[in-house]
Amino acid sequence: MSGTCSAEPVGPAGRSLSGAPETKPAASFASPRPAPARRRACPRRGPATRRAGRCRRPTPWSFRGSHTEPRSMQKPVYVTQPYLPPLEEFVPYLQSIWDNKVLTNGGPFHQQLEQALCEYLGVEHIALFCNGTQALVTALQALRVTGEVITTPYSFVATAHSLLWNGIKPVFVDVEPDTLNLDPRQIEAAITPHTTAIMPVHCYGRPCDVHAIQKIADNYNLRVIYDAAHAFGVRHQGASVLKHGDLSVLSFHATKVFNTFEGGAIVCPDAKTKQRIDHLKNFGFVDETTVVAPGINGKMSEINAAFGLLQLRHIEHALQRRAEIAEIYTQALSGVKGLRLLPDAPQTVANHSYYPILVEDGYALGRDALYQRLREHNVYARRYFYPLISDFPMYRGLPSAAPALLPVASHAAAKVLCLPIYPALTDAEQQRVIDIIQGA
Ligand code: T4K
Repeated sequence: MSGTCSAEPVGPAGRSLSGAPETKPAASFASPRPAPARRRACPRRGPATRRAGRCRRPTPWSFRGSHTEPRSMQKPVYVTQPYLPPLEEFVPYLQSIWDNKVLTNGGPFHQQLEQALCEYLGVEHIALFCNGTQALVTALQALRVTGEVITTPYSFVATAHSLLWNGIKPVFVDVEPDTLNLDPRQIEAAITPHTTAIMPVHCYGRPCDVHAIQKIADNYNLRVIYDAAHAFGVRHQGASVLKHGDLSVLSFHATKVFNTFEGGAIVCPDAKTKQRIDHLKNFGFVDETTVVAPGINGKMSEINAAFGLLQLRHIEHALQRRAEIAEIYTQALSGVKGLRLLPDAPQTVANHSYYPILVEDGYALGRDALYQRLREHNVYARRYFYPLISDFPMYRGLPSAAPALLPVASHAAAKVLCLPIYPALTDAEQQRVIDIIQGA
């Protein structure tokens, strides 16, 4: 899809935090982020973050899946909270949309965001989408994936749903205990004559064993589509983790490290595939009168793209603050009996999109009891990912969904709790979470 207006690239992260959209080309983001600052050097008390942290009303989201009402009057702390730059910084972008009246269909902000993200992430091509799920569905269509696809049961349900939307049969394979990512050693046994692709997930942003997975894919002539919804900005062995496989799919949902309210993207290595994806996300239109595929409307609007450009200017601060919070949790919780923390991924610049702990048998409470205890104190940790995808009604009849075949994923689903982590989380709020966990 091509834009209708001329586009000027907007500078990504690390630029001025105030004023109108920038017009300079973005610098390439080729080097790892600096190590997280120590706690006292935390930059989050700047004006941007104070504003971002203002709106903290209780919401119905947090009550999903439980009948317990919170007893505490303390301010709710959710598993995440979207990063929102100061509102006044968004106004010039809105003014521009109001002036030029281009609201969607590949307008200037859409084009600028695609270019800025390529530069920031260090990838060749990006096609923006209205959300990550539609991007997953389209990625499978772009590569004409059919038959059976090997995937993980330990993910958000959208991963497998994207297969069903394409009439593809998911084949679930267990995960590794240290990463909770698809276990490459078990993939080969699940391959049949109908297998055409592998869809692994970089769960919590931790890189999959990309080389082992690629080797199997090469041996059996399979496609690899990474669900990289959690992996924005993650670098592995000196380059973006999004460069692995045939395609990688990002989510820019409100709950993600980088959000455009709703949004997503497909990362692809070559211009031809990008063009096919652009056609598929625009009903299959190539030009005004030519439709080459039964495409969908998967486009990102100008307002979302503009917001993404603004978010990019704040992303380094957001990532650094996440790293600080993660480090504090690790220091406070690594000695607690019965809690298991996932080891740091080697050779990786992490994005700390989630902070999972596994509440094992040696802990004072069971996982669900700790989940409830936190809720009683108005802390809404989440059990990502429980239940397993393979336990949902539309999947549990599949032979590969049998819990006995998925012992590691089943154990993780029964033990995991994701703790609050987001840039505006204050020291005091984090300490509240830690005190409850340490005091149980
Ligand atoms: N693949 C993977 C591996 C994924 O994790 C996801 C999405 C996808 C694919 C699909 O991408 P998208 O199509 O969504 O772009 C949330 C998100 O809705 C979902 O995007 C995400 N994964 C999943 C892991 O988490 P819920 O049902 O837990 O969200 P919700 O509404 O309960 O929100 C969690 C907390 O976040 C709330 O307690 C408060 C806070 N929150 C949420 C929203 C929406 C806010 O403060 N503001 C908000 O606007 O699924």
